[in-house]
Amino acid sequence: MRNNLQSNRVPARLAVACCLIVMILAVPFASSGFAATALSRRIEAQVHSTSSFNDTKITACDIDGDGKDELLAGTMDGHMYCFTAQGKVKWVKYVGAAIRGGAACYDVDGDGKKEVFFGDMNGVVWGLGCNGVTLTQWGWPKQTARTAQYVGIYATPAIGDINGDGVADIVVGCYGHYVYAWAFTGAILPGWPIDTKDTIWSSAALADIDRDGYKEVIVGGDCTGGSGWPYPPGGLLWVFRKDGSLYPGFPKCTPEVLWSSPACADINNDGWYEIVVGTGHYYTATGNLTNQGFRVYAWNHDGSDCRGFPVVTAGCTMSSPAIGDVDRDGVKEIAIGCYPVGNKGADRILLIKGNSGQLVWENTAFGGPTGHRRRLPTSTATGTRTSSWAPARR
Ligand SMILES: [Ca+2]
Ligand SMILES: [Ca+2]
Ligand SMILES: [Ca+2]
Ligand SMILES: [Ca+2]
Repeated sequence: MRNNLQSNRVPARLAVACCLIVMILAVPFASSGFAATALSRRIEAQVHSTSSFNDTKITACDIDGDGKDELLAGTMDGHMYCFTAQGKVKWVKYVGAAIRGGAACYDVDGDGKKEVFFGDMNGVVWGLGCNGVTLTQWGWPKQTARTAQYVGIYATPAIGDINGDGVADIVVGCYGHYVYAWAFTGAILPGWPIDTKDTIWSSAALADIDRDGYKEVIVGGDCTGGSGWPYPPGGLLWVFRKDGSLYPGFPKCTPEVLWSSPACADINNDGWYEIVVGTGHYYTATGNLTNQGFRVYAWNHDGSDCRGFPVVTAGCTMSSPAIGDVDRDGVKEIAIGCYPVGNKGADRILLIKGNSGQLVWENTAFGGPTGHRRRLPTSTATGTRTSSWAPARR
């Protein structure tokens, strides 16, 4: 439940944003190394004068089917930009509220061009064609719930056919406490939305974890607890079936909030998906700081803990896991970042072996072991930044 700290810093943010965009767009075309190209600072497009890419989650996707990726980037002042591969503004859509989640792109109607779905901090979920025009013919945009002062969408929508009718569905959890699932053609699915009784930051994953042919909806959430609510304070990892009913063995209760977005993969080679997620640090805000968010969780499809999990990390894991067989040994690894909160913990990126929970390696972040929220040393001559690498702890 962070406050919005980004509202009054437009000039500095704009400068950062311009540099960021140029760096981002320059990298794919580097021919002689990253540094020389990134430092050229060539401005390829002018964005809106009050735009800030402070919280941008960029999506690279060939939405128009011309063989080249477009880049979709939302701004804190409510613009969704679509840049061409050459860095030109292809279109821009103003939605009236900050865009803090990413855009999901998928060819929902099978015409060879991908549609674009994302949420804003007014709690509105937008559906656009690849040309940036709102898909009003299917009833977009959609308003999600406001509960007390909580409204908005931090998550990136998930797109997939969860009820098996051949029509792609749009799934997103919102800060206003609900998880929604619509057919892209506009209708809310039977059994949805679902009131999770607390805020959701996490982006949903869709995966058929029980192999019945229907994808489940897997998403993290906060849990305040309280009378009449069966779950203790902390976090909840929800798994819902296509009709919105609870999947057996879930939700899983964690002592800290689940701001991380879950990832599903067969991490132990048993033929079933597992669910992997990091946590968060809400109890910092209450003054009840613990290291309970210094965890990476992995559960089997029946809700039991995977062998070796949860893994204890050096810092809080609001980061979302990425899963793949990095070293090609036939077992998937989990990569995730962590960072300190309240002067506890450390900035790290780490790789975890999926079938055992063993740490393969971890590296300190560029800011060094105390980087988060602390001033960086201004000179490497002091010897304080002699290495950005750290040995594995076990
Ligand atoms: Ca394209
Ligand atoms: Ca399409
Ligand atoms: Ca299923
Ligand atoms: Ca498995």
